[in-house]
Amino acid sequence: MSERLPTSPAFWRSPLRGPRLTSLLGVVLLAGITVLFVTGLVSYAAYNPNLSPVNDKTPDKGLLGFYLFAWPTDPPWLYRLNQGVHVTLGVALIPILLAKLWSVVPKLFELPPARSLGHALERLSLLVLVASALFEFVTGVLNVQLDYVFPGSFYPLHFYGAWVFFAAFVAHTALKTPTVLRNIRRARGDEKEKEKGELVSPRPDQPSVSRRGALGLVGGSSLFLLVTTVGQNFDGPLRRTALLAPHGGSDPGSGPGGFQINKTAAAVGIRAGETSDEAWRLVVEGRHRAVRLSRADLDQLPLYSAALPIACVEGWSTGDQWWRGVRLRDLAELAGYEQAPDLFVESLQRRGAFRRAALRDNQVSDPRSLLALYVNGEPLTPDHGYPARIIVPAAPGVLNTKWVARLTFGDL
Ligand SMILES: Nc1nc2c(c(=O)[nH]1)N[C@H]1C(S)=C(S)[C@@H](COP(=O)(O)O)O[C@H]1N2
Ligand SMILES: [Mo]
Repeated sequence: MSERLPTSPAFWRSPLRGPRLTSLLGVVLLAGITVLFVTGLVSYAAYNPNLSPVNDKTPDKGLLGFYLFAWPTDPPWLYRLNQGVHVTLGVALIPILLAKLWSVVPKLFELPPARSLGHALERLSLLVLVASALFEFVTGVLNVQLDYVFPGSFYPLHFYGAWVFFAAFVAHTALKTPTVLRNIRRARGDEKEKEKGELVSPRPDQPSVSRRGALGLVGGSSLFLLVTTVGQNFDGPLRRTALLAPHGGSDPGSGPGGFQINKTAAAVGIRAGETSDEAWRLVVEGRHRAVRLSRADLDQLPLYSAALPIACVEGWSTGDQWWRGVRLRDLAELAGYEQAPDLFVESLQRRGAFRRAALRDNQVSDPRSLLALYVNGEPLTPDHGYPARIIVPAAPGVLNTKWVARLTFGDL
């Protein structure tokens, strides 16, 4: 067979390829991707997707939603940690994934395409595995970097993709575990012996980098991505180390409102006229009762403080901010409920995503859940949701609706 065709093993000349390298990268991915899968499912559960159609962007999830549960409000940093790990680890695993795919690329061209039915099925499952892995990483990175290029459809794409990927991943792991164990044991035994087996080039080039050097390069790239991403979860100077993290919207500046802004008031078409104290009214509605409150009316109600972070699905979060406002459960009482029910929140915002959200009764009854009027001792800035915004402990940022116009209490 011609050595000039990729279907010939002799076409592949890198002396780095071999079962040891592939097995080692495989073990790292096995651990890392398992964490990505679990934190991903947890992140989805955090939206309380079973609560209301406005939270759920994934119709017909059916059985795949079997594990969903009422998202807790404690500890308050729960979503911040979960999503920070999901996004930071996902970014840091990119070089490992690419190195792993590079290490096995000769097998993609192997002939004959199938030696048996079993072999055909294995190769097919590998195609699904590789395609869905690339799909998950690409959609994840695009969502974080490009600010929802697929509006509304990111959740179903990433969610279904994750399940397809995980099924192929489990099959692949089960099939390959014996090989991996053998290779790693052998690698430990006779480091010096010449490597044999699949993936080893039959006519290798002179090495231009040692295997250890190559692993260092991959590990180093991964570490570089890690340290230039993780800073977006911290305040102060650490945040400026997040060179690769998009800082969506404008520079939040300094002062009480000087923490990251997801969408500015201008970006979503909130006009200063409609948030003025003369114009703005909050409608609080229950089963039998509806009240309209001005900001001055709200200021007359008992106000409480809570130190809570904002943690976005995109993997950035702020440290604790001091919010001050009216307890959601007090507003539920105003609407005629002794026991806090679920809550449907609507913003002044007329277009775009995230202007409506549903909260579960356990979130509404938590004494730290506020309709915030102040942050860090000053009235909310326009970009953080003036005149009033929701803030709930441990909830994903997207449930913390800004520029609130209407609260409807009741079972959802
Ligand atoms: N009305 C409205 N509320 C919103 C959003 C929005 O676009 N519109 N973005 C949400 C998202 S995704 C996040 S992460 C938080 C960010 O709050 P911040 O901009 O004050 O940091 O606001 C949430 N509330
Ligand atoms: Mo967000």
